[in-house]
Amino acid sequence: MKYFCSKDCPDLCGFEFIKNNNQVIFKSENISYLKNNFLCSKLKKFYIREIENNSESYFNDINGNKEICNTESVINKLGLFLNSNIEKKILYLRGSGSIAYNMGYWDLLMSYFNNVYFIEGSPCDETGISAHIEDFGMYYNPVISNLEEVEVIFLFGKNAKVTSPHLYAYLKKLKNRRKKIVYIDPVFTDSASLSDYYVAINPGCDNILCALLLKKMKLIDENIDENGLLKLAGINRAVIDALTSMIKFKKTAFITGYGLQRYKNGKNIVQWINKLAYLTDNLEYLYYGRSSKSNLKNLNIDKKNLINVAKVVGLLKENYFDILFVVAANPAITYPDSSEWQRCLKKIKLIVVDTIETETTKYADYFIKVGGMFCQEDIQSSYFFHSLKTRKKRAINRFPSDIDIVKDLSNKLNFNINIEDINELINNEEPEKRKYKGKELPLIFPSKPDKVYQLLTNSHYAYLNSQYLKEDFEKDNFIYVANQIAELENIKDGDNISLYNKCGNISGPCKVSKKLNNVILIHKNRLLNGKSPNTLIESMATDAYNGLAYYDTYVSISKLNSNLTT
Ligand SMILES: Nc1nc2c(c(=O)[nH]1)N[C@H]1C(S)=C(S)[C@@H](COP(=O)(O)OP(=O)(O)OC[C@H]3O[C@@H](n4cnc5c(=O)[nH]c(N)nc54)[C@H](O)[C@@H]3O)O[C@H]1N2
Ligand SMILES: Nc1nc2c(c(=O)[nH]1)N[C@H]1C(S)=C(S)[C@@H](COP(=O)(O)OP(=O)(O)OC[C@H]3O[C@@H](n4cnc5c(=O)[nH]c(N)nc54)[C@H](O)[C@@H]3O)O[C@H]1N2
Ligand code: SF4
Ligand SMILES: [Mo]
Repeated sequence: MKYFCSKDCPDLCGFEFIKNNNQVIFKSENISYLKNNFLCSKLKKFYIREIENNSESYFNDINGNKEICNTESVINKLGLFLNSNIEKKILYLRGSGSIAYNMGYWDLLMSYFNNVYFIEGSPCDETGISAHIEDFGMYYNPVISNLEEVEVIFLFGKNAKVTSPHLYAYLKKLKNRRKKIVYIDPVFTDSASLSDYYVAINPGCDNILCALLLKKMKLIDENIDENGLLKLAGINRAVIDALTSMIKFKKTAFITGYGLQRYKNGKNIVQWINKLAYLTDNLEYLYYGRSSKSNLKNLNIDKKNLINVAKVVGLLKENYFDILFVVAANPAITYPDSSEWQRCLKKIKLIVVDTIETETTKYADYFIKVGGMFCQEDIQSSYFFHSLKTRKKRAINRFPSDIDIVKDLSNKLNFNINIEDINELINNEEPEKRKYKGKELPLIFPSKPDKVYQLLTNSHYAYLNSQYLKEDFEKDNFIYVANQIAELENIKDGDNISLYNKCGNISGPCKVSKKLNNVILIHKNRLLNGKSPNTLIESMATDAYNGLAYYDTYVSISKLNSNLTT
């Protein structure tokens, strides 16, 4: 039986699996552009989380006592509850748990409620998508094998080794064929060691780098204060000279990561990368992303009452909604202002559909345990590699799939939702090539205040967003501090430190790192002394309005008394 991994990961691995007694073996599907097939270690963890965990559905009775029972009984209770609250204000939030096509039927189901509120934008890659739509009228990636044609590959904050291991393996193969790799990132990440040239840029400054490169190549004639810009971006003239000599007259690929768009000037940054690719005649080698529903029929959902993603938590705080309906998301950890989120989750009527109990389901009045991606027939298109994958249905545990629940609730609410056959969804139209529509583009600077330190919250290889196993908690659970900052603050490896700002505080052991360019790093979506780093992050929109500026976060440091063992 064929399956694919439908997590929010660009690799979209296809696999088969064999269950032998108590052992599960996963076998990777052939990957055409790589010599060796492999699967990342996360897949097995997803299996353990979704299939082998002991979570059971439950609802809270009228006295607020948790009553654990089978999913069917909880759905019956939920059906009664929703029927008698059908006109109430429902906020609906769907996350990245699985982003395969059929999960969209949740959106369809919710659109039948009169007073439902959908969320406009997302915590993920919306800012960069907006930049591409503004510049090209479309959101599209050329085929990955175009990389074979270039001489140089620029990775703008794309830590492929961690977030797209099959792209990394491909880059390694290309490097062996003498392609030059330039890696630009405020952090010397696991991917940086693959590069021939590393640029330790200041956060939020890739647009400045692009403008300086274009100016040097005489492709723009704006008057810019070059010295001022070099200082702001934290780079010197030699970097500009070296990079221009690498790009000039050579086919160059530009691969844009998602980290650099999580800023208040994130859309502007992506637009300058687009402009660099356009003016150097490299549009066929410009990569950002592509919809996971590409080549699939649109479900045409009427997403009514849109609420901006950055404003959601503020409205929850004001008790604007009566009910919160969460599907495949864990906002108690993954959304900014997580302490406020937790207070709001506690007080609102909360329905959560998930594969496992989480920091969010803890507050649920109705928790529906589903079988997850191993149990649901589905289809999805890769947003980096162009494959379209389908999975056959075979429920491998006793829990229903999301689609089973959608059908069940639809019947109970008389919504009559029709789930289409997967084979009817595919449309194989190839999109037209990009045409640059960019007009005047200002240069928007980052907004770092003085005397505070910037906090980045990057991905970690061992887990995806908040989908980890307990043992991953122990891995790299430090507050990483750049050595420049450690010197200024007189802190050493193993010191117990606290980071704080107006949103809150978080504490943990410090690790001083030479790999960070004047920033602090905590890996994203995990807990440090029981708190998510998102406690420190304000819910702020980017310049695209529909994305979140997670990395425009500034903190102060205080040293706590006890010195932990290293
Ligand atoms: N500080 C900081 N915060 C960030 C980021 C950052 O860089 N820095 N990154 C952001 C990004 S890019 C994203 S995409 C968001 C992600 O944030 P979320 O959307 O919350 O995503 P996840 O934590 O991946 O998964 C949410 C839940 O889905 C459940 N789940 C898994 N599979 C299924 C399924 O098949 N069905 C159902 N019903 N549930 C399932 C999982 O168990 C998990 O509890 O986090 C964002 N948060
Ligand atoms: N293992 C693993 N894989 C994942 C995920 C995961 O949580 N774990 N999450 C998945 C999801 S939902 C997403 S959206 C993607 C995210 O994919 P990526 O965008 O590749 O990952 P991030 O870790 O968010 O950020 C990438 C890099 O951007 C750098 N960066 C930050 N600010 C700047 C800047 O101003 N300029 C430059 N040049 N670089 C900067 C960071 O230091 C980091 O190394 O990965 C997906 N894959
Ligand atoms: S998380 Fe990414 S690399 Fe790992 S199995 Fe899933 S699609 Fe493949
Ligand atoms: Mo994401």
